[in-house]
Order: sequence, then C-alpha cells, then structure tokens
Amino acid sequence: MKKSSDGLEHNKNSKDEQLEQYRVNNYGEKMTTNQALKVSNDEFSLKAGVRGPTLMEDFHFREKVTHFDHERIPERVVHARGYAAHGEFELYKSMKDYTKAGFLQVPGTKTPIFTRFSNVVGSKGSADTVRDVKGFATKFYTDEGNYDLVGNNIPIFFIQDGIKFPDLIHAVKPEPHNEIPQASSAHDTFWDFVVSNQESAHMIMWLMSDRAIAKNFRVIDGFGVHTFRFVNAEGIAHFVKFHWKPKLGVHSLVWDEAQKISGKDPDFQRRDLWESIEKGHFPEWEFGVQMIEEKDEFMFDFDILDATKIWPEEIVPVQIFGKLTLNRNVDNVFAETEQVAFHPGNVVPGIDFTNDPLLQGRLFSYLDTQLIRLGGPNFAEIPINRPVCPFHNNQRDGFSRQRIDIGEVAYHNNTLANNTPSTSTAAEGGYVHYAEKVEGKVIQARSDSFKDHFSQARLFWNSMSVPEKQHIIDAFTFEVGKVNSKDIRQRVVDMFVEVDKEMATIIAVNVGVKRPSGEQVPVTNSSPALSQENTIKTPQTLTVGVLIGNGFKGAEVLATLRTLMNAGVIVKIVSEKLGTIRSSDNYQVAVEETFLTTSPVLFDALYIVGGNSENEAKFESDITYFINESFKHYKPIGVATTGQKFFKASNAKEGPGIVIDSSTSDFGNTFVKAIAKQRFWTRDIY
Ligand code: HDE
Repeated sequence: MKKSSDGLEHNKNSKDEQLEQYRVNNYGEKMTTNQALKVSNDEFSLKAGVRGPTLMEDFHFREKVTHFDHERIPERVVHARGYAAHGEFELYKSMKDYTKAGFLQVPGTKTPIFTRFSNVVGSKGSADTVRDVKGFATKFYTDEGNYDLVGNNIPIFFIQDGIKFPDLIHAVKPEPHNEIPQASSAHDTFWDFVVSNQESAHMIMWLMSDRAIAKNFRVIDGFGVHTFRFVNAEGIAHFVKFHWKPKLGVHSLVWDEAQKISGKDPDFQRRDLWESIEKGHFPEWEFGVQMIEEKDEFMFDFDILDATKIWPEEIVPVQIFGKLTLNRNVDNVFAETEQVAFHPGNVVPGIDFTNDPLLQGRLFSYLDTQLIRLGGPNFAEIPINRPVCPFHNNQRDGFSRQRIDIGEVAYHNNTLANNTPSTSTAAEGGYVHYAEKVEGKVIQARSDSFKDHFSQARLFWNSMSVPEKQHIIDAFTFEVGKVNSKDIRQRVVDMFVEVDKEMATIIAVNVGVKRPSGEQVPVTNSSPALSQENTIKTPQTLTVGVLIGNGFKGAEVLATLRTLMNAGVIVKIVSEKLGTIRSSDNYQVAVEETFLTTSPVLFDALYIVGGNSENEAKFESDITYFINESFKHYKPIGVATTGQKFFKASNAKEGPGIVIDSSTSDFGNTFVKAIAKQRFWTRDIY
C-alpha cells in the first residue's frame, strides 16, 4: 500500500495493487549492474594506466552509458506536453437503462482511473500556459477491460474528417524551415490553414476565447467531443456525448498573465496539480452525458455526427451520473505519465462508436502511434497500461515481450488446448459491435449536412459576455497580428465577418487590413451554458500572496489570515528575505517566498500588509510592482491598515475588487467574497 506525503495510507484500489508489484525502492540497497552484479567503483572508468585510455572490458561503464544513450523515446506527435494522476470514478446513479457497461450499473461502484492532461501543440518541454486546447484523457481500469475516454477541454474540433489531421498539425506546429514558433498558433501556416479550411471557424472561436488559456487542469471541462453510442442489454442504442464538469468551475488566465507565467513558471499547471493532490485538495469532476435517441438522429439543424458542432445544453441537457476524483500522484513520470497509451478504440461492452468521420480516423491512429512511440506491439504489458482483469489471446512475441505464455498452442481454432482461449458470447461479456445498418456508394465526399461552418460559430459569439467578446477580439488581434502575410490577414477577417461583422471589422482595423465587406450569418440565438460568466465561483484552493514586512499589526493580520484559511483559501507569506518576520505586537510569521522567488502572476489575489524595511524604497517598489500587475490582471486585492500607503503609491485605483480594511467592518469576509469572484472585468485598468 502506498503512503502519501501526509503519511496516511489511502486510495488502495485494484490498479494500485497491481502497480505495487512493479514498484522498486532502491533506497538503502547495494548498487549492481542490470545482471545483479555488485559494483565496486562508480567513480572512475577502467583505464590502462591512470592517464591512459578507457578499456572495452569495463562492462559497467558500457552498460551505464549505453542505457543512458537510449533513455529517450519519441515524444507524442501531438499532446507531448502532459501531466497525469491516479484516482477513482464513482457511479452516483445506474445507467443500466442506456448502457450495459459493467462499471455503470450499480451506484457506488468505484473504478480506478488514470487521467493525463496535456497541451496539443508544444513539445514535451514547452510551457504549460500557452494558448492551446487541453487534452483530458482518462483510462478507466474496469473489470471488463480498459475503457479510454480520450477527450479535450473544448467540445468540438478543427476538422471534420481524420484524413485532414496531419495537415492541421503540420500547419500549427513550428514552421519546418526554421522551427519557429514553439507551442503557438500565432503564425502564418496555421492561419493559412484556417482560411483554407473553413470548417475550422467554430473551433477557432473557442481557441481565441478564454477557454484556450485555462488557469489550471483542475478548472477545465472535459468533453468526449465525438458522438459515441450507449447500448443497453436489450441492444437499444442512444447517441451520447460525454462531459466532465469541474467542481471548482471553469476558470481562465488573462493573456498577458499567461505569457508571463510561461517564463516565471513554465510548470505552473503541473505544479498546481501535483501540489493540490499532495495537500489533499483532490480535484473532482462530475461525469455526465447528453443523449439523443436513435429515432431523433435527424431532428436537429446540425448533423449530430459532425465533430465541429455542439449539442447546445439547453436543447439536450447533460445528465450527471458519476464523479471522478484525482487523489494520488504518480511515482515516476516516465513509467506512468509518459508510457501511458490511450486509444479511443479501447471500449467496453455497452459503449460503441458512430460514423463520425473524425472518430473513425482516430480509431486508426492511436494504436499505430504507440507502435513507434513505445517501441513495438507489447506496450499493453507496460504496468500503467495493463488491464486489472486477466487477458488471454494468441498474440505472441515482438520487442520486449514480458509475459511467458506457456504451452504449444498459439492459434485458434485448436484441439490441443480444447479450443482455448475461447471467444465469449455477448451474454458472457464478449464485445459485440453494434449492428448498425450501413448503406451507400463507395465515395470520397462530405455529407451536405456538414457544410454549415458558421451558424454555431456565431452561436458561440452570441453566448459570450462583453468581457469574453473583448478577449476574443484581443486574441485575434494578437494571433493574426503575428501573421506576416497581409493576404492571409485579410482572408482571416473576410472569413470571420460571417461570424460577426463588428468583431471582424475591429480586428481588420487592428491588423492593418481592409474592413471586410461580407455579412454575418443570420443567427440570433445563444447558449448561456457556453459563457464562463455563469460558472461556479468558490474561494476553495485559491492562493493569496500576503506581501508583508516587519512591524505589521499582528492581531489584525492574523485574524484576516484565519478568515481566509477557514474559507479554504491558501495563503503564502511573501517578504524580502526568507526566515521570519515580526509584528509590532510581537507575533511571528514564517516567510515562504521572497519578491524575487515568486511573482504576482502566480497568485489569485494579493493581501497588502506592508511593514517596514531596511531599504524602504526597494520594499515599496517591490510591493507596488505586485499591486500594479494584479490590478492590471483584474484580480482581487485586499489592503490592511498598514498596507494603504503602498496601495496609494501604486497605479491601482479603488473600485471593483479592491477591499480596504478601514472602509468595511467585515474586511475578512468581504475579501473572501472578492477572492471567490476571481476577476473584476469592470475595473478601469488604464
Ligand atoms: Fe488525438 N492523437 N487525434 N485527438 N489526442 C493523439 O496519440 C489523432 C483528436 C487527444 O494523454 C496521438 O498517443 C487524430 C480529437 C488527446 O496520451 C495520436 C485525430 C481529440 C491525446 C492522435 C485526433 C483528441 C491525443 C498522439 C483526428 C479530442 C493525448 C500520441 C482524427 C476528442 C493522449 C498518442 C495522452 C493524442 C491522433 C483528434 C484528443 C497521433 C488522427 C478530436 C487527449 O494518435
């Protein structure tokens, strides 16, 4: 059983028990070669003479360096930058009316899971907070085999057919002639792809929105994106779309802040996930589906098999039926996070595919990519990928085979092994593909029902609040402003005028091209569920930087800190130097960060306490820098009685989200409410 850093034993589940067999603790052991020979010297290679050449017979040197030379494996061709954790999925309510999936039958059933979050575009070493779609891939280790839900934090996609995926990715990755820019869509080839493939319009609206600068993994939605099928024991099917909804709400960064975090802490989001789990603040998501009966397949003004379309939640509500909790960090990032192999084709009885042409493309790609990335066909034997139930078949051999299959029979049908391993009927749990009727001519074409690229792009725009719309315009202005080709810049605004004329006209002016002459599509409806304005707002696990020096008022400050912590807020004490600081009334506080080791962009809010310093001018300059940045990023700022002179010295002005201690009788609680709100978009920052 695994002990976490809190020293408690918890989260034992069937996957953890299986992984336990593979864990090796090297602490306190003697060093050996891989042949288990004890090593006597790991300092100097074997040489002919003390200044002479190294000898071939130094097997330890050769084994050590050879292994090192082969440590790297190819990074994922997309989603290379990622981070993962273990957890469990708990079923709230039986879904047996809709699916026969074993893990969705009995309320209370817990299934071990492993979830990997990722960015799509950047290399493995790129920064976390770039503008990108986030991957949200979950492996359910069910008693019927592994089920993988390999989704994203945006409910739709750029393209409608898997055959175009290599083109999309070639266009968005760094340009091949100079390998610039890293982890960014703000360049010519990407926008050339967009204007040349207008099915991307809806996805681009999401990519330019705050959704693509998620604050951290704990506050993103997850979507299966494609339309899948639930099939029940009677063989009745429903079309379904999967949704993960974070308990903490969906929250984003401000673009200027996101760019600065990329430099100050490129690991910002993985650190957040790791630390949250270590502290016991386990992130949670509720799981649900939108369902459409088979008979209603053609009832909508979009094609339900088109992955560039949502099913608006107001029309097809999400039914919640379970909860995911991430509660254990990995032991080894390479062994688990890097070697995990997801595949949308890993399904269990009761979950099936549809003819979504994007999904069909994915069903080919994932197995194929693992062969090169994990070096052959035996990757299912890597501990993180092993199902928790036994598996048997006649597949044999290949690089790095771990199993020792005994007996002479490796074929089916046979008599020598009594025709085993034998197949199973549906009643015995065998996977039987849904018997969908398919008719048609062999053809390379796209259904006409997939051809409306702008109605839902405009629906998205109509659903945004005023600040969200402004952020979209700013994002277009940044991204398209980085495009060298004036022709492509012009074509972008000529394309997006179909979404909104005013939006496209402002962008045109900002990026120095002609105002578009086209018209927006005549769509007036909106979907309130799409706006982040309406998300959950809670102070839980938000982090406040307390800027403080010697001489603060102990009673006042400690009372405030207690109120914050009781509300679930995390406080970090920031001062000039590490060590302790002392209040005028003799309280002591330990300093956790200095103005140098941290940055205002790494906090959700600031509490300005101030105090005194040997270098008053520098102290004031450091504190006012923190205030100015947080003010500009619309964050809550609380000001203690001793902090007011620092606030006055800054560029910040009193107004929304600024909570001053003397001006309100219940400072702590007012500040907590402001922290929960997170951003004050009505603030005049200029
Ligand atoms: Fe993927 N995608 N994808 N993708 N995808 C991969 O598989 C691919 C798509 C997604 O944490 C690759 O193991 C094609 C949509 C996630 O390990 C590769 C198409 C969605 C991850 C691949 C798509 C995704 C991947 C690269 C178009 C959201 C990371 C390495 C038909 C529903 C999983 C790997 C992890 C990874 C192919 C489109 C999600 C190459 C061909 C749509 C979350 O197989």
